[in-house]
Amino acid sequence: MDDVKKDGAAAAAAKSIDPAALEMLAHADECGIETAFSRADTMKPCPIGESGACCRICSMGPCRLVGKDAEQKTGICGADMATIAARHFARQVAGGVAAHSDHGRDMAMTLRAVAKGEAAGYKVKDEQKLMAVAGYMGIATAGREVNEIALDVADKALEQFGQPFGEIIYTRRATPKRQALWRELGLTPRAIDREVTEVLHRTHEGVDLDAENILRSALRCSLADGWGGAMLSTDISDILFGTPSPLSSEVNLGVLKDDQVNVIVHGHEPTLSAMLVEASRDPELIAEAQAAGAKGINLAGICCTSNEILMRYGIPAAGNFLHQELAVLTGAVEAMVVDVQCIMQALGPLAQRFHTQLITTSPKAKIPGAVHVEFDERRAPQTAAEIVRMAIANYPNRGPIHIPDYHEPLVAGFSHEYLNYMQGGFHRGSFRPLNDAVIAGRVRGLAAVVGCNNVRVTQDEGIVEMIKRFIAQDVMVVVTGCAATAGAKAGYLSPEILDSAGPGLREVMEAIGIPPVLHLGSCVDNSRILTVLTQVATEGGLGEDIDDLPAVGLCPEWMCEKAIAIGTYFAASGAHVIFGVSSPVKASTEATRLMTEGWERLVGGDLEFIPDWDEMFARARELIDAKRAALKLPAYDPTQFGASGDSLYFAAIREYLVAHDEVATVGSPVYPLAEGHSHDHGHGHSHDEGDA
Ligand code: BF8
Ligand code: SF4
Repeated sequence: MDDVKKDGAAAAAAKSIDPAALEMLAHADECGIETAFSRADTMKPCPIGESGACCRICSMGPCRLVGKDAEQKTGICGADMATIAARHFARQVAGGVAAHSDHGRDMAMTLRAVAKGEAAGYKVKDEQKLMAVAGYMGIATAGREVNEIALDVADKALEQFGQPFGEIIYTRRATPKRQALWRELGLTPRAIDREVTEVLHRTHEGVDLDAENILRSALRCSLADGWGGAMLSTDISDILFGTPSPLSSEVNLGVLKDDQVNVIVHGHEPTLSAMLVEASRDPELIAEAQAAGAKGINLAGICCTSNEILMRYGIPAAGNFLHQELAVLTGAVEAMVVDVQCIMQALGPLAQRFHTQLITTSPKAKIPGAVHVEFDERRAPQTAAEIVRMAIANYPNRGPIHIPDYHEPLVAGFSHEYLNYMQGGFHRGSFRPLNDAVIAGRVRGLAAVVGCNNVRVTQDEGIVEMIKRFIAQDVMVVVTGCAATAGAKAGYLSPEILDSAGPGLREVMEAIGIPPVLHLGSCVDNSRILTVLTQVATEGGLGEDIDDLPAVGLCPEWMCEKAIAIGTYFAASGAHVIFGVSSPVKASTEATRLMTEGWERLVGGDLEFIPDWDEMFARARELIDAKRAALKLPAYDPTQFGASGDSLYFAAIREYLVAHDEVATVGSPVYPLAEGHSHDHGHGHSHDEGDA
């Protein structure tokens, strides 16, 4: 009996390392409510589909290549295992690229409407970024009105989707060596929609039947995301909402307030959520909330919409992907407002068991059981106010609530621009200090830990394990997406964490004045990592291209097609990338070989799948050290460093955080940027923005 109890506790603990999640899962059990966690117990993954051995591209199948001699078998049309696995993989890439890039297109559409004066409530907030982007696009700026330039930028961005000729313009932001390599290999993406369409065409029944060729088209398609749709999305979001600079906030379900109207935004796009930030701070609406018996309006986020408004406004994050149902289970959410991507259909029936109003806002994404309030950029402030009023009206309907008392402080908001500024001042930005630190061995290398939660592995465990081990061994870490939220929940995005960093890394971070784990934003902001790596490669001393750098990308808990697209564009850009969970081409040794050795020979980067955390870390470290050796840099030796003492800089941050109790939930500038750079401050610390 005791054993059974112990097994039960162990099984529960295996679901997440986050105590807030475990508390809510126990609560769900008590209430007899199922979640993705419990459904995963009964819904085992289909082993044939999971490994890439099932083809359902035509109705002569589905053909399942199984058994000991599976790799010798073919489908009815003769397609072999490598073709079937590669085709499936390429379609995943196309799906991911389509999702990110369509998000980018919507951002460009909003910018266009703003430029034409048709989008009430929005404006070009970061003119400096607009000028930089116009520069990348070859658009004249001298003597022109801001909105004129913005219109040209929006049109140029939209051209990237369907231009009949030419190359995606942002590929020119890669190193000259990389651009030449892509051209030589025919990998330079031509237009975003075209690359997605072409992959779907090639992988239609009976077209491209050569696994190597199929995977090459996947590489090109992914580049249309990394150096196309996603990068455009990041840039245009910065133009409209401000380029992030560091600020503090809080994370985890404990950011929900028992005495306030809680509104959660979930999904990916910053357009409506930015308006909800304004609405939640509107004195008139706050007064209405108070009239309804609440103390105020509390906005919090889930998934990447959360990252977008955390990075720019300091809005707290209620959690990552697997927290979406748990947030509703608190009973304290008056409205959950969703846009696109990573939204579980389960929210519909779940919300109906509570008072929570689930609100869909995108014409592309409706959910049974939700109310649809369509986002229209021409009347976004009104839509936001309408939504907040729905939440206020719902406040008196609250039943019993259960908010787990877990909330961690974090610092977020590290854009590529800020990293430059931080290392050289506003007019002399550079990456020299970081490059020098890598060359000297104080920083062993760089790691990007990105991506999702996946219920097939312990929530947050792989992500946090990687972050923890990397910084302890002097590898500087950047995080995005749900991985950033996971790291933050575990306390790794707090300035305090400097104490967990290795001696060399600690020395450098103290000198530059940044924490060892940098939150770079949402998943489209993985494009910021490409920009950072490119600058590190061109700064000098670490080779000439991304594939020379002691850097790795990890996606321990990947879940969706977007993650696959991201991993592929990093590989195509020259990075070694390791994913966890399981490989979608596992059934084919040939497809696996092509994506590892094959891609490494072709583009210098590769994509590996390693489900075991120890092995994943060991491999990542091996890859970093091999690059150091190839660059003839000194081998990593932590005993050389560590006489740094305590940083006054971080002591000041700690003091600031203690003294400004309330900043923990409203966001505030921890490191204010130089004049001329846009920054939004949370209430409680609001300066008169006045476009200063
Ligand atoms: O785009 S990390 S679960 S929320 S897909 Fe989704 Fe994955 Fe989270 Fe952000 Ni990215
Ligand atoms: Fe089977 Fe070929 Fe049809 Fe795929 S395309 S389902 S392998 S017959």
